[in-house]
Amino acid sequence: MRVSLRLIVSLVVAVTLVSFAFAVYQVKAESKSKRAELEGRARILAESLSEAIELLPLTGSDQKLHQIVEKFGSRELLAGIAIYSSDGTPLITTSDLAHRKEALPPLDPSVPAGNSSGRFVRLGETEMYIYAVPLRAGDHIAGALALFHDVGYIEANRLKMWRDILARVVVQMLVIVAITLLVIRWTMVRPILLTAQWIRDLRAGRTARHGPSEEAVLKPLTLELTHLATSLQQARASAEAEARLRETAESLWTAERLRVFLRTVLEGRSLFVVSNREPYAQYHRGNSIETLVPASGLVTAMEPVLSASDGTWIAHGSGDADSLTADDHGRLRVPPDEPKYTLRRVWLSREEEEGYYYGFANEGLWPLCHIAHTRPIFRAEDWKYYREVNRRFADAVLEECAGTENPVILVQDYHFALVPRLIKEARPDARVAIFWHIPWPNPEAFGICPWQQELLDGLLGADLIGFHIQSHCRNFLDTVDRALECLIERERMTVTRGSHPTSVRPFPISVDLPDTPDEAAGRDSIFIERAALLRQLDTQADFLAVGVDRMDYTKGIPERFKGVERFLEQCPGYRGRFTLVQIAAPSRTRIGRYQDLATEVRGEAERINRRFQTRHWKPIILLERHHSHQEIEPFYRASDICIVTSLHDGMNLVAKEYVASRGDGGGAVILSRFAGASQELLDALIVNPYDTDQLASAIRTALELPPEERRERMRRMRRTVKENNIYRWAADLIAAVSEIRLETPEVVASPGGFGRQTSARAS
Ligand code: ADQ
Repeated sequence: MRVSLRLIVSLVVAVTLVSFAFAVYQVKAESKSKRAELEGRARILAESLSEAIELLPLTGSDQKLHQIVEKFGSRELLAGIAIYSSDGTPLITTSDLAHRKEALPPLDPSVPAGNSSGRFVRLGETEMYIYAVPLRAGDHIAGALALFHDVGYIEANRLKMWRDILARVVVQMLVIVAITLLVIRWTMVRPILLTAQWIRDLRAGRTARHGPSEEAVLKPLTLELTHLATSLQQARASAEAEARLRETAESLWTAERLRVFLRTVLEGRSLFVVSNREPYAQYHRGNSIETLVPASGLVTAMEPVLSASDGTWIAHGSGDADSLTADDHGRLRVPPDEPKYTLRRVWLSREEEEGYYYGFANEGLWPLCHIAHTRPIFRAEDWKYYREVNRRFADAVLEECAGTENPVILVQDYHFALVPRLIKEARPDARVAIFWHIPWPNPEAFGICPWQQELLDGLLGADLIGFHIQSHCRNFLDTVDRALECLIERERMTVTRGSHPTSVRPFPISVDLPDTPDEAAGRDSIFIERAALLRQLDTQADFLAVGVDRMDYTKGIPERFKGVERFLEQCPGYRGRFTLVQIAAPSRTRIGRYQDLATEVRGEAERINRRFQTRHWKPIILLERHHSHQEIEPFYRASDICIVTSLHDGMNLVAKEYVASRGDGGGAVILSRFAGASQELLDALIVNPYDTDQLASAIRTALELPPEERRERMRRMRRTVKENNIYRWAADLIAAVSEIRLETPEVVASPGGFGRQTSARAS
């Protein structure tokens, strides 16, 4: 049966049953009240008539008595009156009663005894109510008076009520049918038709005229369909991109190509990623739980890698609702909407986080590796926590890969320098790589760390150590050379400590540059976007520059502001016309040095603004909050220049993101020579951020570049980023670690999987 018919029939049956139940009750109550009313009326009439009759002689021949009886007998609803003698013989009856063919019923025997009596009696076809009262003469009973009421009108009323009820039920049914059909049409049929049209458009590859229905009843369905459509669109886009690449004989890396490549290169081995930051963090938002994905290139790169191998990502569970969504082992499947791999969360106490993350990693190692003139702080207590937390993460990795043969483990960043050795000692059959996202300084700089030997030894447990650029690799080899006993082969970029060789290689990290045809973003839309941004910022400017950084002292934000100040001093023609929008995400705010920096940056922006600003214009707009990538994109597209003035930076993804977002071919990059990106983006205007004059003149040069040159520079930079994108980074890194030939001691399976070593064998 069709849904609508089923719904209508159920509603009609339910409503009819309820209506009839109420009707039965109502009719019964009405009949009962009518009878009670009749009884009352009969009693009053009988009593008043008996008083009049008792004054007369009770003989059948009394004229006066006849007249009274006939007069009362013609009253409305009264079928007749009868007067009985004391022995129950009818003396006088009204003519209506006299003409009935049925004999009058005998008098109720209780009446001659002196009682009144009311009873319903059937006289032939007619139901009557007979009310009889005794007639007294002095102190004896002389006879009786009986009033006969025709009860037919009560029955007629009952029938009329049933007819009305029936009519009402029919009307109700018609209304229910009409409303149900309308509701079904508006809440079911129409949304389903809209959703079907949307799916048809998607299937045909047309631009959908509208999205799927928002109707609540279809929500779970549309949610699933939206995921399906996104996957379909992605698959279609990557198939188109692949086809385009084949057509142009290009060999660019895409998420899809990476996925296929991994299946081949991993040969079924499982992949494990270890990082401090998790790819999905969950937080309480009112009564619900919100999932946040950090704006990070690492997630972009690792997501296809882990999805392709159904791997495991081990990370610190930092969200305040993280423990609610994970199981007892801290595991959950992600992405939450379309699970493809496992996230294993490691729980840290506040003291552990303070000591390991804020203390040793960010107050010790971070300033140690960045030559930015902030003195590292080394506390024995922090080092203790760093060691302990590294042990905790290594244990979590070992737990996750127990039972997995030859796992591939990618450790991320300076938070986990000790993890490679800890893993490798327990699992010599594992291939372990660590990627160091920040610079590696020269041996003199690194040598001030009291625990440099332990850190280097921990790192050299890995089979592969990756840095962004060659000079960081060289610095690392030099540092190892100074600090440890080991064999260094510089041509092969290998360090052998004990019998374990470690390759040291550069893997320049990057971003995703979608393979859309250049000029895809129309210039008109950029003008509109820029006007909207200026309105939103409440300023007027002919030229916009953008800076996007975490609020970190290595990013050279005060130096950038000084460059802008000098530029406005030297080029007064740009006053009132040039604005730098600085987006700065608060970072590591529990650390004093970062609080001081934020105060300095705010103070510098205010000082320079006070010096130059007019009523409708400011030279610097400081937006001090985290922005999503979607929020940052319009700033990238609307700016004439992106300024990156890092005092020291492993790579710097902002410069590459800016290039990736300039599909229109416009824009220019000013880039610090101390950022790894300066080795690749050769068409940026390379500056020394400490040289304020040079920075000021680079701003002028960037603004005044001839249009052709500007476009040509951007075209070449886009080419570089496109060819060396984030997928290529991941592919190169995993290919390198997978290809490493392990001199693996033979292992004996331990209860947890693969454990103790016995004798040597090659794999
Ligand atoms: P970071 O020091 O964080 O990374 P960077 O490479 O510039 O520096 O990456 C920052 C990322 O955060 C970019 O994706 C950027 O869009 C985003 N971001 C910056 N400011 C933001 C803001 N205000 N709101 C929201 N997002 C913001 C470390 C090393 C780098 C190295 C990367 C990757 O220090 O040298 O390039 O890792 O390896």
